[in-house]
Amino acid sequence: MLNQIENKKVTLGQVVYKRDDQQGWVLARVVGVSENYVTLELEDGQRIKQKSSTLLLRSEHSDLINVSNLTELTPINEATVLECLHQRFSYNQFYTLAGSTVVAINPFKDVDELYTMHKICKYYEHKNKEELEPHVYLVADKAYSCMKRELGCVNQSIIVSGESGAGKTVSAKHLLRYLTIVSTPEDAIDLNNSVPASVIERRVLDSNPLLEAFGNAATPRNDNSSRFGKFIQLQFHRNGNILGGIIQTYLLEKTRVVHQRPGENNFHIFYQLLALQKEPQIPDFLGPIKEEIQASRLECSLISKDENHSLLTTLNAMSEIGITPASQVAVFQTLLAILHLTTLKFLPQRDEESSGYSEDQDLSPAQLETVRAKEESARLLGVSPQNLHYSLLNRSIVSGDDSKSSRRSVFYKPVMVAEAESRRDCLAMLLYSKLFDWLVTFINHQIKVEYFDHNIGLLDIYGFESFEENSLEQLCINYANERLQQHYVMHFLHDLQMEYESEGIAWKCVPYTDNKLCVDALDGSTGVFGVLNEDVYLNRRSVDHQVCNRIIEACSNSQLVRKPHFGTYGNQFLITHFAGDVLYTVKDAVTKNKDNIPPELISLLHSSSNSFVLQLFSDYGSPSLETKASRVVKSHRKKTVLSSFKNSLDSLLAILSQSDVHYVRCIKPNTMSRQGEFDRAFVLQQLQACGTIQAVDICRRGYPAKMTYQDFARRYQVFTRMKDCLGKLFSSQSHSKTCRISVDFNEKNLSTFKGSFFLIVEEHLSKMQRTCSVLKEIENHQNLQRLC
Ligand code: AOV
Ligand code: MG
Repeated sequence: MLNQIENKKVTLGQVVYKRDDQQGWVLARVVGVSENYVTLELEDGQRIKQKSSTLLLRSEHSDLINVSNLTELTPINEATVLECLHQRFSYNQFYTLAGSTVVAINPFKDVDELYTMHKICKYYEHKNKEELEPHVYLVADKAYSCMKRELGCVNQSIIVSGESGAGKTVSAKHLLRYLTIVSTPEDAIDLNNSVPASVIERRVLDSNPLLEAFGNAATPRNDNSSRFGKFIQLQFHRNGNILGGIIQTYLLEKTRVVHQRPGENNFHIFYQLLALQKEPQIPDFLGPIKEEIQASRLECSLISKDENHSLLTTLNAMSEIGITPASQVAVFQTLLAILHLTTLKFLPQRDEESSGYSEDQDLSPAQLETVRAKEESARLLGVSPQNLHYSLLNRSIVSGDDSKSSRRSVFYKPVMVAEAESRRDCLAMLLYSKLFDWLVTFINHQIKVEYFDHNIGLLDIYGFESFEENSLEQLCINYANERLQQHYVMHFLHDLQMEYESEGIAWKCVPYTDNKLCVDALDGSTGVFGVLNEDVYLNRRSVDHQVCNRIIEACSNSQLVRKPHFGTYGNQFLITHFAGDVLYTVKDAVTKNKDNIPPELISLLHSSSNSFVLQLFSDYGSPSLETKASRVVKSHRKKTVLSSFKNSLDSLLAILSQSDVHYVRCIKPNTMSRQGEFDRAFVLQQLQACGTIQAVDICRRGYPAKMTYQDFARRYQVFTRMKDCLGKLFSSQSHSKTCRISVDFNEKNLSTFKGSFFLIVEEHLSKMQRTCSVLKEIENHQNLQRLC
């Protein structure tokens, strides 16, 4: 732990921090010091003995509220960082810098004054950004200015991370707004109107409410929880003007369409659809849909919520982004069809001879109980009700040898209730995920450009989750968070320190927790994913506890995946993630991972007379009926949900590693999403998990600015003597790829500054001291031109 106190350093009367389960760290006074122990007096007068190595030093600052960058803390340790964030939170200071990373604590209340157009202009125009209060805009501004100056990798990425409900999506929205507004050509910025003038920008911004309507839902952690990952790359011209953007989404949690845990909701758009019937302000072309909903006597269990406001926002965004009235009608028709589908109920067929249900109902073929809903959904999807009926209740079986197709014969076998239900769910999920894909493709078509010079990527994914029951969805979500944390660890905590060492800079390594072991236990060939994939590849029908045992066995070398100690049914396993323990159940995990789509359902949709439905499935080739043998061969080639998800994250991380990455760390101040409440232990747990304290320490000891010699030369060629200096640098430091710059804080006097600067350039590797970014200071200084 950073800054542990040694016994000999403790003095009587000293006030120190002591670990506390509820408060994280609390202050205590040293009232006795012995060889091995220190006696402490707590606030309530209680006295306890502790080893001094468990204690931490308190901050030397009397006004922590004004410490806007955690690197300024003395000393830096868990307790001082926690105390500083707490005090700032109490005074409505929700943003604090941790080096160049912004720590954003969710205010859980409206703080509109923080995000006015005036604020955007202030952060954009201010010459010396270090003088400004920490803000998420600082991160956006840094990414934008690095890109514009064509420094480093030129392309930039901003990763917004934090657990579910921590404020990632809201932060990402502010980042997006800032970036689109400042990259509007000068004459288009209007201080009185927060809507940027250019159409492309409006579309980029409108993509947000639209994707949220279709991809977000209320969970116990967050009323507007993102159920998909989103990476938007804004495309820019070399001069900094925005040209467009392209959105990549990751694994929509489509199971939510057919199943919501108690207390959870379906995607927002379904409630908005139901709100259509009550909303008087909808455009005329949606009138028939409104009547349709009223007339359809939908029997779905969704409790209608007051969604009128968000419905109008969605409709407005749809129109602004260019979705035609006909397509909007088609979208709502498809949603209504999905809702009808989800209401379909099945029963075991009655046994004709005994004129009752067969003895073992589970083995009886299924029959449809709800006819009206079937007809409604068939009509809305443009398929025949008989065809829909038959596809849900029958499975095709092909007999004979694959290679001798003339001998093959196809027959249909009625399915049981459970299979009919899973076919119904599969159809509903398929339609919804295809609709979501269509929407993303449409948005991209409207916003992306072919030719651009640079981009800034903004990543907002679903945050770490742990519910009472966690399934494949949580496994994917938490895995994505592990990968991002791994990126942070490697990039920030590991690579940076290694680089200092390799460049021969005196450096004492800061210890950090690496989550690589957990990533390996998850996606390694013999890890959790390996076992779940194997069942799909081998087309194995294992019972849950067998899969569970195989997972625990496969990960037996890892302490991180294990059998839980308490109340399980043999189908649960526990994973210690960087952000905490999560208990997973393997129930349905293999089925979900397989994501098998019966070929009859694809044939059904291909038979649709509805052009929109056909368009949704245009990329699906006609399904070929499979024999048992071909199914096994195919399943080997088949991509599972987990393998596809891993691949898409691999690609994402490849993009990130080719850009300069900036971070926003969102922190949830309490588990109940209450304003004004700062749960110290809960916040501390998040700070510990993501390695914030180590990162602050590294930033403090490290160097603030870094660039290649080439960039450096290009940038500072205005200094006439620079060439000579750089020449020396190139020759003397050719082994070192980068040039690190720092300057003594005392060198602020500009008349001596120019001279000192050259001196620093010449001697920079031997005589470096910490600083705020001197490069910016030089550039931003109004007297620069005069000096040069
Ligand atoms: P998340 O994106 O991190 O969770 P959100 O960004 O959706 O979390 O934030 C959750 C809620 O916190 C929002 O709906 C707001 O009510 C509130 N909130 C967050 N940031 C702010 C802010 N800057 N100002 C005011 N209120 C805020 V998840 O998508 O569940 O991982 O999956
Ligand atoms: Mg979110």
